[in-house]
Amino acid sequence: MKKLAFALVFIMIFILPKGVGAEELTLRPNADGVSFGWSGGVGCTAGSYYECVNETVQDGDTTYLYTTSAGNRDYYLNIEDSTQTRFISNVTVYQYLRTLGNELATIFIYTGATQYLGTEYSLTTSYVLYSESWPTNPNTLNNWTWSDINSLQVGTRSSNSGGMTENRVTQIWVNVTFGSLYDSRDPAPPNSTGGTWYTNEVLNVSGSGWRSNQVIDMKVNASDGSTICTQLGLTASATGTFSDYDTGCSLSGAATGLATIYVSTDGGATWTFYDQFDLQAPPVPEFSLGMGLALLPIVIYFLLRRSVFKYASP
Ligand SMILES: [Ca+2]
Ligand SMILES: [Ca+2]
Ligand SMILES: [Ca+2]
Repeated sequence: MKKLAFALVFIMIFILPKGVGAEELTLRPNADGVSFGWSGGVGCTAGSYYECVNETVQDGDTTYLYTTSAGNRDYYLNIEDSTQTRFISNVTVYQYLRTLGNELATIFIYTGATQYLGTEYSLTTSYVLYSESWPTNPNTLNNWTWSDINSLQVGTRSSNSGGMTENRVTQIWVNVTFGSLYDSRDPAPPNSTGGTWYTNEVLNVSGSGWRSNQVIDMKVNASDGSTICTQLGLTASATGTFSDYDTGCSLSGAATGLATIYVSTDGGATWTFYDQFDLQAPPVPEFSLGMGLALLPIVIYFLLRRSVFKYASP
């Protein structure tokens, strides 16, 4: 029992978190953007101002950007590109900001050559983490594409008034949340070629990073390229997950080998690769199980006969 408890704890600590949070990509500033209305703190260089806000753990006033100008002042930074292809359900910009007085600041994004402002925050004199989310692209009014993300710029608007004291930013990053979908036996979610299924089964999938109750379509192709099934209308939970979800996709009659799961979020116009799994013939052929059951009465008969003779002997 102790061993079982230990194994369960091990699974919870080391295996389950792999699938959780893996659907979020962190992108940091990697170049200065279209304009720069702030100044660099000590050690920050014009043309490479992004280097003072791209650390992985915020370093306070060791490296920062600032402005003491009155009125609205903006700076823009590019962020890293990515090679992701999956459905983007949210984009969140994070910034550690502080003021030396009692000033205001607003996180913004720049996409389609247009600036989109978030909430205006009243800063405090200590660095505080602020964030702003855009679930869809405010410029196209459609879902985000990875091309949009690659060309995205982020920044801060400082709105200094009255005393014209100083606003500072020390760290910026962007989290892109994207959907995952994989066979629910995948040993290394959200995507590995592992996960063994048999041709006498119906495929179950798991995943996360989708919008609440989002409806998606799924297609499964066999190793020979033929389509095993196209299942429409898979519906994510209220928290945007699929948990050992019965897709209704029967694997019966499909070619064995590496099968591939594709997802469409545009009604089947485009299909995107999401996961693979190993499709095998059933481990115990059904005919031997049947034969075993048929032989059972004969075996019982001989066992009984043996014991009858044993006790009948003087
Ligand atoms: Ca970029
Ligand atoms: Ca910094
Ligand atoms: Ca898999």
